[in-house]
Amino acid sequence: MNKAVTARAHTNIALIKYWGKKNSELIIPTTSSLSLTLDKFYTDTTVFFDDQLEQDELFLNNTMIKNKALTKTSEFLDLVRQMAGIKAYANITSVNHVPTAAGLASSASGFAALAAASSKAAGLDLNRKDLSRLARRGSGSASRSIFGGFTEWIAGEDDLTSYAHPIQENVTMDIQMLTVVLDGSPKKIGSRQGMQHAIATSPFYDTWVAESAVDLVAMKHAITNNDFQALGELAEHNALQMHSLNFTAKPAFTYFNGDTLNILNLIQDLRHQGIQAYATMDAGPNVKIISQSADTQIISNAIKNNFPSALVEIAK
Ligand code: 2P0
Repeated sequence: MNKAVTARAHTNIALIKYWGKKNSELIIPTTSSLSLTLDKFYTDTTVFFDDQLEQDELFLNNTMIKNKALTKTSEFLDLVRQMAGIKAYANITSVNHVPTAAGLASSASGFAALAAASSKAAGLDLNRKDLSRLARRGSGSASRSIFGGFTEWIAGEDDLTSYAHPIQENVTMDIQMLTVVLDGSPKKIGSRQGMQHAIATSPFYDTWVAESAVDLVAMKHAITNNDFQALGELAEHNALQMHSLNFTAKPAFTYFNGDTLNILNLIQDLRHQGIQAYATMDAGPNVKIISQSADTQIISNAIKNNFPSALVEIAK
């Protein structure tokens, strides 16, 4: 105790999505999911438990935070304090190395880094499975950011059985990911709220749960077989299934905007020209494009030519 500990965690993009919880308090998902951790984007977090503090204090990107993010962080640290049997409040300094308005969730890398740094600073020595379980309590997708490469979050049934594990930490496939930022403004419907609404009202929700299990098995085969095309087709299909839950919710909603659809069309056109490009979208209008190294620059140029205001980054 009483030492500052720093941890780094990388963000991840789900190829098989998580979209709904069967237990909201413990963050137990309705389906297992599978992601690719990105080397380029990460969060560094330092935690120091200090008996002198009268409350937790959070600095995010050098700014002191007093809003909901502090409450969420404090609630998460309460779990760590309980596990470690300590009472001290903490000083938390967190820096996101995700480009401004990149449209990438920082909650995954944020809570994974916080779980690693805070547990160690509190004197706990958790293995990676237990770190994943802890990170999950902050944000579901954070459970996957404990590991590099391809990672599966096993849905499980309860706190003990819901955790991520690596499928392949050193990726052997030639796979890259382009992030295309069309709109950096904050999302109107948070993912927590969006997924609960989809569960409650989309008539296709049960179908999603069944189909997602089929996609997951096929995705694991694609990874084992180094089959890029199968991986890309499955990822795009699974993402569109997730987004159709939102289109079929009552009332319907979507994270897409017009340019999201325009990029999807462009990706289809590229495929017709023989370029292997596949799309995946999360809780926002921005598109991530899965590609192979020989095609990445061609795809990036095509996006920039057609959408001059889009920010394109090669993220893996
Ligand atoms: C995913 N997303 O699998 C899915 C796909 C967004 C779309 O996980 O409520 O921030 O904190 O567990 O992890 C974003 O949701 O939600 C997410 P909570 P989280 O990556």
